[in-house]
Amino acid sequence: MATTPADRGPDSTLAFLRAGYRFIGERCDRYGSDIFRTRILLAPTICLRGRPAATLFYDTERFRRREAMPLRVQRTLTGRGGVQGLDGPEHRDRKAMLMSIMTPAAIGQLGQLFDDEWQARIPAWEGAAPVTLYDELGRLLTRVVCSWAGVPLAASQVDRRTVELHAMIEAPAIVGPRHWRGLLARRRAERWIADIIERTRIGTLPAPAGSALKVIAEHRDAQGRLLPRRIAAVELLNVLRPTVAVDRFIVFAALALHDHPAWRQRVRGDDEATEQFVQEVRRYYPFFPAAAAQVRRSFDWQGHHFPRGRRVLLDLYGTNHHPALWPEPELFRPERFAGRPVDPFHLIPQGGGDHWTGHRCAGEWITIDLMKRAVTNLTSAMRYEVPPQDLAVDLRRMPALPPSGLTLTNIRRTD
Ligand code: HEM
Ligand code: MYR
Repeated sequence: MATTPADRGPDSTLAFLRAGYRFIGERCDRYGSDIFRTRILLAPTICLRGRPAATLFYDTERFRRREAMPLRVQRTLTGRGGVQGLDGPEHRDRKAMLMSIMTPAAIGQLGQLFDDEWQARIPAWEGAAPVTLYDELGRLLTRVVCSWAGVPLAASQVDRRTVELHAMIEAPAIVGPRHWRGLLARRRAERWIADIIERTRIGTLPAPAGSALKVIAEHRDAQGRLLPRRIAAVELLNVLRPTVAVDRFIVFAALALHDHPAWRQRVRGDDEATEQFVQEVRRYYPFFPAAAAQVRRSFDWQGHHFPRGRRVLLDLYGTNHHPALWPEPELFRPERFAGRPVDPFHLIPQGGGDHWTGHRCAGEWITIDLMKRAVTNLTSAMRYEVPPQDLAVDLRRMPALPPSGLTLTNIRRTD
């Protein structure tokens, strides 16, 4: 039996919060091993990175998700009782419900709304004071996703709901006020959406056919039961919140265009180049650090023991930067995706494996589509300048973002 390298000391939670996205990778490099043992939030934890590890992690015979996510993540980011914590037939049923919303036509409609809103906003950005892309995109995506999902949202409520959705995303990996704001935001948002679910069910709020609101409000499980109102709210928020979170990837895409200006020309009118660029943004920039699961029953893998009930973290960021998978992983090089076949376990910013049977992100296609449209809008629909500002992405802050939120000036429409 191989000895699994182990962190010394009683607990590594503080080290995790200090090192951020590099926590697992740094230790793997130090131990010369893509697997090691540690303690996080006092719980013994096995950390993994790399392609073989990702393949193992998504084997649902070996791992389950029930109680796998730390409570502080559930209480802010994901909510409790939603698809992220389900296993077996219950997960399949709930995931099928969510995937049924993600048809190519529906994704196209969301994208069209996004493009229309973006282009309609350009006159307001033109010539005005500096525009912070992150703030603008948060409000824009909140309006667009609510309209697409069938969720009514008065103009006067846009700012407030954007703040709530952002607060949930900001909260999971920190202690103190930023965490408390996330707790409060989740309570308020669940109440807001549970009320909308109820009004849809009693017929006072019409929901468009195929919309996320209608699908989730009317979904019946294998026993023919509607979802409890609060769980339905958690699932609808699982569509709204992460769609707004795409603003972070778009800010990273704008940052990459700024740092690699040659790509501004290359992506223009070229769908393949745009796709390569977007995939490299998803690989390169830090977003979701690690996925969590629990050992279903004891087993050995490559000589390492996985005891029943043990928490396991798969390093998503570290796998996307693994030197064995990505030549010169710390260079931003979209052309690395040219002609490269899609592999479900090598590019895993939104999880790996299968969308329907596993826990891979339900919104991956939406994310890619919105990012491609954003890159096209940034390069073809407008020109702008990026004045001096703090753009240094701090890998210790989870989730990460350039501190300035990316301020643009002298915006002009170009078509
Ligand atoms: C799951 C990342 C956007 C809906 C996940 C997971 C990650 C992730 C890492 C967990 C994978 C795992 O546990 O193995 C992201 C990132 C996004 C994003 C970085 C960029 C903004 C979206 C969007 C939607 C969405 C746009 C929906 C419209 C979901 C859902 C799950 C999920 C429902 C749970 C799937 C399951 O447990 O079966 N996402 N996601 N995400 N994501 Fe996303
Ligand atoms: C979503 O809203 O579901 C997608 C994007 C949110 C990412 C936020 C990541 C913050 C850190 C999470 C820590 C998890 C540690 C296991």
